[in-house]
Amino acid sequence: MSFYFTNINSIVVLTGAGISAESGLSTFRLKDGLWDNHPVDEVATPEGFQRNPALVHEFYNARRQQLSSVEPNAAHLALSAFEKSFSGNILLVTQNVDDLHDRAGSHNLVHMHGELLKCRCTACGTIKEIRSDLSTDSLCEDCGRKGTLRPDIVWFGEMPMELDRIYDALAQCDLFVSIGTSGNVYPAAGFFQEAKMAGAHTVELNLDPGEHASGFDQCLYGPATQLVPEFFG
Ligand code: BV8
Repeated sequence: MSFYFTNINSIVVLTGAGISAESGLSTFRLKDGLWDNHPVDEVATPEGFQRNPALVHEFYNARRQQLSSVEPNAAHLALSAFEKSFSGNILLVTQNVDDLHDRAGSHNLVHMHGELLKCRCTACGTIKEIRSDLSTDSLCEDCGRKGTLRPDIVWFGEMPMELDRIYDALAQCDLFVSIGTSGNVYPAAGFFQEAKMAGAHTVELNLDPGEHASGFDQCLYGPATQLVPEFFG
């Protein structure tokens, strides 16, 4: 059943780990989730990085390496095709740090939790694309310091990226679609309420109900590679 986009001029789509699951990337909270193998506070907080940067680099190096062996799936591609055909405004906000939306061709895209393929120098602030492993010996080519590079990822307790742009879009949207996210992590988990306050129709597309399923106007459950092409097709 595809959605009828008549009278829809502005859309915000929020994606989470579930949209990349069928490409072969682990989600976080399911039984084989990433966090199970790595305590969050050890690998996804600034304190954890301070305590053991080598462990954090190892965690992100493994995930970065995995990117070269996975491809965007039908859900990523359906969103990219829709963006090209839709005459109104659409903003795709992803919590994911993988590059599958980018490789699928989405352009109006915000990586609110950062990107695996970027690193940041904690000394000079330079942000660079990377495809190789980071280590505590990595050299910042801009300031020449060693051991100052970190993944350009938003850890727990850090400010997500481009929140002003996201909240502006939520305040004007008439359709909000949440795809493949459990709704555990804030402020992303509260975006559907911002959209609701703006009068938007809110939809959850997920494998199973997220934390805030009862707050959505419409919920469809199943794999993203089926739901997303159907909904945006
Ligand atoms: C911040 C990068 C200050 C790392 C990540 C209230 C307001 C503001 C903050 C908080 C608050 N309450 C608590 C906080 C603090 C904290 C927080 O939310 N804690 C939680 C645990 C309670 N938030 C923060 O620290 C954030 N920063 O608050 O700054 C501030 C204050 C006010 C206003 C603004 C800012 C920063 C959080 C970012 C942390 N970094 N990622 C990395 O990726 O390595 S979070 C990480 O976990 C992901 O990015 C993602 O966001 C989250 C995982 O969630 P999901 O994507 O939903 O994945 P999950 O596995 O949980 O679920 C998968 C879903 O997919 C499931 O529902 C499943 O059913 C579905 N699925 C599976 N397969 C499929 C599928 N669906 C469809 N098809 C399939 N095949």
